[in-house]
Amino acid sequence: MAHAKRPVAEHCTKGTVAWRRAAQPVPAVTQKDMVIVANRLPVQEVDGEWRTSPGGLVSALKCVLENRDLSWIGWAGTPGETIAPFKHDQIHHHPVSLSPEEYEGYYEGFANGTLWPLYHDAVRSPEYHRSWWRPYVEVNRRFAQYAAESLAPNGTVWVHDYHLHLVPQFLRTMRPDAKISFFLHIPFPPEELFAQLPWRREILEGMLGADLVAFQTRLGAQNFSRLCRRFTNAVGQDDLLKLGDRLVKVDALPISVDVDRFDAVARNPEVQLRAEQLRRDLGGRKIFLGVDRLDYTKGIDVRLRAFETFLENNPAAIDDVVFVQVAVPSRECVDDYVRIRQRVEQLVGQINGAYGRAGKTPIHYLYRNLPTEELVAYYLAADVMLVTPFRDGMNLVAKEYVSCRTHDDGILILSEFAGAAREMLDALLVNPHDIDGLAATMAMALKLPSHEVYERMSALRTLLKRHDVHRWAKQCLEIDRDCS
Ligand code: ADQ
Repeated sequence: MAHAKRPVAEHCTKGTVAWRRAAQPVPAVTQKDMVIVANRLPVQEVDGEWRTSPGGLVSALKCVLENRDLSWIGWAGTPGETIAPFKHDQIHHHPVSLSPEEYEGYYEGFANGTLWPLYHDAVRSPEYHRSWWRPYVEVNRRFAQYAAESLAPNGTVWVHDYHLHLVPQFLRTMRPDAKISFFLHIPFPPEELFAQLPWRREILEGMLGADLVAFQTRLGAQNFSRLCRRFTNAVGQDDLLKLGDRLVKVDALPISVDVDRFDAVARNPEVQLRAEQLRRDLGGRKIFLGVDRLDYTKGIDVRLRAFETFLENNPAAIDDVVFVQVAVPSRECVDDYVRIRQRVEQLVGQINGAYGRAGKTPIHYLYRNLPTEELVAYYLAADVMLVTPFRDGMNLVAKEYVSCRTHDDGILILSEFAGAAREMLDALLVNPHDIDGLAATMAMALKLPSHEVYERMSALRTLLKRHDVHRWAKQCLEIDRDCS
């Protein structure tokens, strides 16, 4: 059905009119052996057609989902809209409706105003509002209800992320036969931070409804188990908790990327030609690259200041080096996100104004989504990839860059505070808060002997080939009913 155009980026309620489509007759729900529950559906509507969404969870799961008969429960992206279930790309999609008030309380409020900053080391102050908590509970109950209706007897439900902490417990009550796996994509904070949360016990009990609760890092898993022993009736070890007569497995299962897919795109001659063209367009200079969702946790502003310091220390480098920052629009109506965008754009202007010369712009800044081929062309063109979040659950960009470096060249500078740093020890690890240290590492990266560049990158590629997204998904779905 054709209808009005909508932006590809996340929908906002502020400044736009949320339009309501008449509810369509809901076809009988076909029950599936596997149901995925995530905040967003893996598709978005562009010019009246459903298209697979770019980015994070969807790109990670794409290869895992192919050829599987499953249902996906998620929100379609516009508050106040009701959409009937539909099939796209072999997946049965069950859109969950959110009213504008629920969108503000559950999504903008509790998920992104409370949990997101709290779980990212409180780099912005988390806010605690009862008026956000209530819709969070109600929306979680609704997601669980949809999952309960869509699941075949003894089927598996895979619940994703911090928006849906309470779904496993609701679902356990509605469907005791369900096998439930929960995966948290973002960091799980230490006791002293999580203990601030007024609803800490409820969140932990919600997750404990799963058979398997998995985190990006061992530290996240340990934090969770310790908190459960402190604030709930669960007892046991860091990797296996007992709650009443049920056992809950707790594990660290770092997410990865589809290494073969990125490798194949990187070997595509057209993509390689595009990478060469980008290098020419950028004056044949050495390329530093940053690719991030425009989020205040990603450290883009401090990274730019480190580049400024690098130029201050190496004024002649303007002839030899260029910085490309690609930023995907994100949560564009939330104040903190408006501010970080302004800050980044102001810094780009300031540094280009101070250090640029005719034909030599130090920073090229792109604020948009790129198709995979174009993104890979940038990965191929870049000599040095900078991934410097203040805190990140994993960071797929680091793994995508490595997957694309088919000649075992290129240097990854990686924040110690990204989950990826726990595995990718052959990257140049940095403290993203240390501007001078980061600037010095940028200078060092350009001087690294080629044999060391090769050794580091080939070690990273060997690691990734062993730990790709297929292995991650398989582990997330290995639920041993005998132990629960
Ligand atoms: P994010 O923080 O959203 O997700 P991240 O790991 O940083 O995800 O990956 C971002 C994704 O967006 C990558 O797949 C990248 O290719 C894509 N992307 C970035 N810029 C783009 C652009 N301009 N155009 C198109 N695509 C672009 C959360 C957690 C992470 C965790 C992931 C997965 O915060 O820590 O790694 O989930 O678990």
